[in-house]
This record gives sequence, structure tokens and C-alpha cells, in this order.
Amino acid sequence: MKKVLTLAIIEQNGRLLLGLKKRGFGTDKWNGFGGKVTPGETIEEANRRECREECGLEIQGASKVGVCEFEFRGNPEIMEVHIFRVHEWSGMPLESEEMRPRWFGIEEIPFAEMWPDDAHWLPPLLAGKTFTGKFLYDENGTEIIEYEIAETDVLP
Ligand code: 6U4
Repeated sequence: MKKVLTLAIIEQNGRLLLGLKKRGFGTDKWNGFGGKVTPGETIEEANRRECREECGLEIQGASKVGVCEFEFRGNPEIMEVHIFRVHEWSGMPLESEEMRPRWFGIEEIPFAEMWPDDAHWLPPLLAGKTFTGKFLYDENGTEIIEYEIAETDVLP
């Protein structure tokens, strides 16, 4: 069982836009913007739609830079998250029902209040790498039990 999702890392002048998730999966964590790919749309379309819905930005330029699979012990569902680096967009970040956006300098990324896996793939992403990763979490989604991450030029 696989669920396909998107996740956008929006950057400008050495700062990242993250959103504090106000409800649903990952509540109270700072995260990129994204969500489930719905039937009939491409992954790229879902990325643009989710950014528009969650923080009000129109994406003009984004490249897929990573694909990570997340699994939680005891749950057969695998989340396949397609990660985009967004370099061109228009609009002003707006708070939505789901997310409170805020800019963070690269040196002040709040890793302690993010999904623990972010500390493994966000630094390589910011260094310009492309990658695939697999993370197995405990039942509560608090600790990573095992993981692998590999640089690759060929993304699924
Ligand atoms: P609904 O139910 O419609 O509000 P939707 O916005 O479609 O949900 P949601 O909120 O479940 O989807 O999406 C979860 C978001 O969290 C996606 O952008 C993927 C991201 N995500 C999931 N696991 C993650 C993880 N381990 N690390 C991470 N982001 C993760 O950084």
C-alpha cells in the first residue's frame, strides 16, 4: 500500500519558508508545504496546488530533488513523498487553515521541531544534491528505527 504525496521546500536569498502545521498529520511541526496527490493530477500539479492552498504562493519554477519513503512500524502503508525545491514563485505567504508560514535563515532551521528525518535530507538538499531515502519510524512516529539515504541523479 503506497500513498503518494508532495513536499515543497521554498527558498529565497538564503532563507526557507516553512509552515507550522496546525492540523492533521504532523501537527505542531514545522514542515514544507504539500499533501496527497489526488486522482487525475500529476505530482507536479499536486505540488503547485498544495503550495497555493497551504501558503497562497503560485509556483513557477520547481525541480524534484528527492523521493523519500516513510513507514511506521505496525502500519503497512508506505508514504512516498516527492520533494521539490522551489526557486521561482509569486505572491505573499499567507496563513491558511492548515499552515502558519514563517521564513527561517539557513542557520536557524528548527530541526528539533521538525520531522526527525528532515535533519538527514534537508542539508544535502540545500547543498544541491538529489537523493532517495527510506525511513522506518517507531509506532508513534517519534524515533527513526532505521534509514538509508542515497544520492542519485535518477529519481522515480
Ligand atoms: P488533508 O487530509 O487533505 O488535510 P493533505 O494536505 O493532502 O491532507 P497531509 O497534510 O497528510 O496531506 O500531508 C502530509 C505532508 O507532510 C506532506 O507534505 C508530506 C509531508 N510529510 C509526510 N511525512 C513526512 C516526513 N516524515 N518528513 C517530512 N515531511 C513529511 O519532512
